[in-house]
Amino acid sequence: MKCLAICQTELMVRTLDRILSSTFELDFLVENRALARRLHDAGIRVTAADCCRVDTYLKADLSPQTCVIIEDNRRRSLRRLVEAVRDAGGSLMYVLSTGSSTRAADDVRQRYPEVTQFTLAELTEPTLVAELSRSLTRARVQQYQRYFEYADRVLILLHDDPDPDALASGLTLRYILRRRRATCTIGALRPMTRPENLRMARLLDIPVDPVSSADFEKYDRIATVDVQPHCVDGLSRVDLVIDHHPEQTGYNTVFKDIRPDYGSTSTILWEHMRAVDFDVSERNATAMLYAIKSDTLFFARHTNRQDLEAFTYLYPLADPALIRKMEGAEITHERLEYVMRALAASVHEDQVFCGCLGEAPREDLITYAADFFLELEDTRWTIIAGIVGDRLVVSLRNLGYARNAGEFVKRAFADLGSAGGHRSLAKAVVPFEAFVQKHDARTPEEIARRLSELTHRFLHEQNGKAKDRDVAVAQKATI
Ligand SMILES: [Mn+2]
Repeated sequence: MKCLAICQTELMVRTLDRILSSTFELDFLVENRALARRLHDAGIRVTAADCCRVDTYLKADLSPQTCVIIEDNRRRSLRRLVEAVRDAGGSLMYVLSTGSSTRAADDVRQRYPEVTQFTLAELTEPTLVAELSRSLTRARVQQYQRYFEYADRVLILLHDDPDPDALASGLTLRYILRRRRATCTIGALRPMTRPENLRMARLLDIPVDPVSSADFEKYDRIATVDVQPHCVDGLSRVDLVIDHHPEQTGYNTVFKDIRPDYGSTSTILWEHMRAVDFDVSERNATAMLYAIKSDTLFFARHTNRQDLEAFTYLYPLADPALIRKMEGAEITHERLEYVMRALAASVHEDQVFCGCLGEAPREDLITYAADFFLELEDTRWTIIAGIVGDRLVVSLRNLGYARNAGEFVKRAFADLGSAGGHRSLAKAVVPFEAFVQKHDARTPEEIARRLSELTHRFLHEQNGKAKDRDVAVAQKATI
């Protein structure tokens, strides 16, 4: 494809020549004869001519398929130049503004909408900003690498019932710290329960050791990933925190990298890894890719550009067969049983599905049911409750952000127990008897009805449009 660049400066000619000459049949037009000679001697295809004359372009053999790039450095009359190109039959025109003002280019664009306009600053910005922030990340990572370097025993603590993001983050941080299992424990206070997560840990060989608060003093350095220490009993001081949940207070740490706008902690750790030029192994890539996919529900919730970039980068490096194996069959007999119990005691009204599955052996059956019913036709909010031991656990999901899920559970349940979450998912855990006393609801049917009333009241409040803040998870587990 032919490309004609009309330039005023040597810098622009040499830059475009480097970028485009391997892809396009590229010719330059300049006005200054001395410049043309110099560039010609350097092997560049350049002609000196009056750039505002139509016959200049006729001689240059311009066709409607030629890309014409026009450097606008405000020295020439841009409009006359564009008109000459048009009159000679040019139609693919790109004005590249190099100065601080784009007034002349804006004026041309208004008159000739077929002209595409961009600035040098726009073109350079993404790369430059990415590179500079990468340097910042690199400095930060090198600092904590040094700080952890001479420790005999290191603990990377995950949240209770670790999920794929926690597992992948633990694995990746251990690699960044240049450690193996012998000198660096990946641990959690409460073990994994979900079958998919257990499968992931087994297939990618990420053993999670059980630890207790009493063990903390045995470690020289402690890091938490995908969780902040305020959730952990007996842990008020750590050395490193990497997390994507809203930032909390109530603990001390030497280093931290908390980015609540990220869809997963794995994305943050992927940036750390890239900043220090570590190779991404197939195992790491598979773990992180699965973590991003799972934490963002395959980009259906809380995702940013970095998550997508990480996904794009990791995708060709990961093992897709292994990911399919990890995902496995989601539906088990046990889960189906509890979904049916929730359906039996449910109220579905105005796109809100409330259900109570009664007593359950584990919390994950409740969150599973909440996810499950979000797939139901004509449903935008799901609120599922269940009784685990002496506590009522309420799990909430929504599609669409008209109101904040975290705000709702906080308002409805914070006086009885712990409650919090994000816009689209939240959880509350309260003593069952306290709930019964306050709400006069004990059977699953009564509880579902009560939850439905509370939700509709919240959704129909007058100030419903007010911008709700994300509410911190008072007690984080897998929400
Ligand atoms: Mn996460």
